[in-house]
Amino acid sequence: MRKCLGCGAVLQSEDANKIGYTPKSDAVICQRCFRLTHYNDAMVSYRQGISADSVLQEVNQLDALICYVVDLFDFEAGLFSRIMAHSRNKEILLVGTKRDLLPKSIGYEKLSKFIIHRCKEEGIDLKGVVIVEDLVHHAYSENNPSIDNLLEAFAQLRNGKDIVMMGMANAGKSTLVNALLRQSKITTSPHPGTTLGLIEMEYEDYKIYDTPGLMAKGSVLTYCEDKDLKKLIPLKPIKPTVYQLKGNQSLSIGGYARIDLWGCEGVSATCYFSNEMKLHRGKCEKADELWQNHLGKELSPTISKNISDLKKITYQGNIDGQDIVIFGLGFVCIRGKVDKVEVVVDERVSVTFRKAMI
Ligand SMILES: Nc1nc2c(ncn2[C@@H]2O[C@H](COP(=O)(O)OP(=O)(O)OP(=O)(O)O)[C@@H](O)[C@H]2O)c(=O)[nH]1
Ligand SMILES: [Mg+2]
Repeated sequence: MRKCLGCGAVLQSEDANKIGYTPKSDAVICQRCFRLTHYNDAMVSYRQGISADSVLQEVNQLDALICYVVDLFDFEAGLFSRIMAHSRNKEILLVGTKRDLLPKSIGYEKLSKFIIHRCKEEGIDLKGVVIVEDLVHHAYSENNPSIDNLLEAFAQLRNGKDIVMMGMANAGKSTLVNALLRQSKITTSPHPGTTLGLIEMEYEDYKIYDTPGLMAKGSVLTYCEDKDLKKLIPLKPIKPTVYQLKGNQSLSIGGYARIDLWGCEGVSATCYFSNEMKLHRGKCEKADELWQNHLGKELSPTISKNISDLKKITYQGNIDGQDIVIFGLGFVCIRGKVDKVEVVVDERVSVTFRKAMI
């Protein structure tokens, strides 16, 4: 049984439509990895195809410290995953990635405090937290001391065990393993579901395993069309959009979500979404009608076919200094007084309110 060095799928030459296919008998990577690396063409999407159970079962058999990789921009979707539930009572080192997408003004200390606090709130006990700096432009340790910090954390925490990278699809696990090993053998791509099997790598006297990422049930990324992934997943630092709001104001994020803020007094709403995402501001009173008439047209992209696919979440607590987080999409930080917040999203998508990250 030979495995593809790029994605970990078992290589086969029988079925071109199944994972691990290569027409060549001596190939070391599958056709999909070849195409992803050379043409950024994912051919087929495996977003829905990876069984969480089989990944977790395989990881269970390893004697390894779990290095839980979370995309800092999509932190909540990463946190509320089945892996986290599975990993309770296990030793976890949390690694925050894609730091460069967030504003530079939020320092290391503040970010790590935020992570520890948020995990504590969810009953997740961490052995440590490491935030890695931009791995796309600074993949090697001369330019990226955070890679050395992570290796140091491994040395302190692993107690003779191996290391296994786990996390949601697209969190940046494979990019991280490549950076740690100063190589680019493992296939990485902006398509969630790139790694398809367990990949074992030797590092000094221990092993580092890469695993297929899982899809968050409540995330827009799980349900969106492939062509819209480019708009949804930020690749460049996010330029926040700030709105000063008075009265009843509604913000639409493409056709994915709508946030109605009723009774705003001196409110600023700072929106952190991919720079490609179209934001629309209007009046709450007209928002339902706008969505009835324009969902899927001016209000796009979307994952909802009809208005009846949407749910409305109401929040009447104190929203001052809180983020409204929409899984897989981004978040809005509210400062000021708002009487009532209503969030309209597809019924499959999760929304959470948290103390502001930034
Ligand atoms: N901006 C930015 N992008 C990153 C960083 N690290 C990884 N990425 C990008 O995130 C995307 C996903 O990276 P991968 O390493 O393939 O993610 P993964 O967790 O292995 O994904 P799966 O194999 O699908 O589970 C790629 O487009 C990477 O270039 C980072 O530090 N900053
Ligand atoms: Mg991967």
